[in-house]
Amino acid sequence: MMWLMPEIVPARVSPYRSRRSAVQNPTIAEKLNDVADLLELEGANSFRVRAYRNAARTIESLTQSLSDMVERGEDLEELPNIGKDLAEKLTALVNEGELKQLQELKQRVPPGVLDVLRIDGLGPKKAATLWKELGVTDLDQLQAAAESGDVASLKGFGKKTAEKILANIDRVSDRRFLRVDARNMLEPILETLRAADGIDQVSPAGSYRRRRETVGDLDVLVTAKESKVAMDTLADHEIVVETLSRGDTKMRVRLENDLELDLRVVPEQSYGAAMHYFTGSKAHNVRVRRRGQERDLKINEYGVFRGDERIAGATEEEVFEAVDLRWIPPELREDRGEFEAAEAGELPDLIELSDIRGDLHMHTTASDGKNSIREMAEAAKQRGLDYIAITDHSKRVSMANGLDAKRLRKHWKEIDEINADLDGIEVLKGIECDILEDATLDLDDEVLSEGDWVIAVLHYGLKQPSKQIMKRLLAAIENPHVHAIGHPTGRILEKRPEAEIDFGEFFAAAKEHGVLLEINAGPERLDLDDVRAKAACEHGIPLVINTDAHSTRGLANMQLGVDQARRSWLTKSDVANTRTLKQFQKLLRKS
Ligand code: DGT
Ligand code: CA
Ligand code: CA
Repeated sequence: MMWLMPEIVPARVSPYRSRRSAVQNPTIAEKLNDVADLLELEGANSFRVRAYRNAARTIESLTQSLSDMVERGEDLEELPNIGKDLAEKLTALVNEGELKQLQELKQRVPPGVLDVLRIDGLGPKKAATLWKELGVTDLDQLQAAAESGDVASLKGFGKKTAEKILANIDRVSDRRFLRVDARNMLEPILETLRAADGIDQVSPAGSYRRRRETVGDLDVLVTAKESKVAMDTLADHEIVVETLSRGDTKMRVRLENDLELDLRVVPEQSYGAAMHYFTGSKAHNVRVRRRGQERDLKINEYGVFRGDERIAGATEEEVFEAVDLRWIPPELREDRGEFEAAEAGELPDLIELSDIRGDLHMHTTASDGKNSIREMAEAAKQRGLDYIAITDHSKRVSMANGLDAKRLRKHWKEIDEINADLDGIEVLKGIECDILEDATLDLDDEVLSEGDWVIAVLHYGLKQPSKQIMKRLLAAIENPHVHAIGHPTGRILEKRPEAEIDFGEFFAAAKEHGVLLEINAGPERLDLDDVRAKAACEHGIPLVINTDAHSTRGLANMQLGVDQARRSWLTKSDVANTRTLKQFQKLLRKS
């Protein structure tokens, strides 16, 4: 019996890796499942369909990377559920990145049908019926058919099913996108809009401007002499695949990655009011409007009005001033105390990327990173950092070639040598040490005591009962050699829930033992989240923002960590790695 796929993904966290690196097991399994779904939809015989599903399950539970196996020339037919035919297809998939059969199937089936079959309660058989009987080939048509009663009257469906479908369609449209994916789509669009003749001001609004870790959709505001110019410019952009709606001042489009974007063209004198309104959050806006009412003012996206007279609206500052507030940074606009802080003159001076001097979590080729110690150090220096810590995986993470004590000592010796040879950057000897399921650490105290910097993390057994999770975290915190807890909850955004942490207990212990807590800037982690990082800070615990880079390019993720820190109300002095190396080391517990 094979063990379950460990819930580990650190190697995949950086978006910059995915394009170049090998196809990962979950992706392979997903493609196999897609083939099974589409075959079933076409009415293929159930034996064939099952063969693909079984193979997908094999890959999902594989403890090593299938791509690596292919690279090493291992015989895939040794694996359960993989015969000659599948072994060949998988080898081609690893080598070419695509499964030919899947591409062919996709050509025969309208793309929206895959969305339909993914709706909870449907699946391939029902999706096929909906397609053949009612001509339903996408979610909009499904919704219409469910609302009209057509679905309920289909054999094997009924009223309950139709209702469930409607509820679940809503859930699908609740899909959220990683900030990094939103940014990669939005930046080229902003650039094009800014460069276009006839467009004046351009700014993102909505959750993206508030720097939320995920966004539901993008919101962009522009001022322009003619709204047509702005809308045509957007419609023509190569990243835009479809115009969903277009009116006089508002347009909604769908982008390459299915993210949708609202563009609003607003008059110059309303720009600030519109920026404020469409930046949100809704909860924040409600409070601002109420403050307006208390002052006999009406506030909307067009301006601030006393009776019919517009008294403000061209800038956000004016809008805030009208309700006796100073300008509040977008990151804080969640009605989480920003009004009280503004009234008391206590809005935080939020940390900025340029405040960061060190990056204390990154990988090299010693475990699952792409670059050498020297390359990481040089790249960090290029980014203006003064110090870094190299923190490769410990041995438990065998998938990532984690280090045992012997290899770690050799690795650290190498770091010492390279450090001695480098100017302008200091390289600390670190380790990302797993906290095992039984609450012991993956490496013993003796070797840990020889390093400069130990981050303890949970990678496995994240679904353990809260009591055991806490036992593990507290044991790590109490270990005198541990300096920080990395990505504390272990969550993967939109994919994997958090481990169940009792944060009260966790923060109290970290504070008592002088252990720092990480904001991991990996785009899929951003862990601690904004609320917890703020709470940690309020407990007097220094935070450390780290990229967890697995390549030199991954060092760029620091911005995402700083974004999260800003949403957490953190100032420069709340974050340990804004200090000089000497001051930083003074913060660390003595072991
Ligand atoms: P998202 O897209 O789910 O990540 O979150 P937002 O905040 O970007 O929400 P979105 O795109 O629905 O709307 C953008 C902003 O527009 C929102 O933050 C506040 C404002 N807004 C939209 N609809 C309403 C509304 O019904 N009432 C109020 N007060 N504000 C709204
Ligand atoms: Ca939005
Ligand atoms: Ca929107």
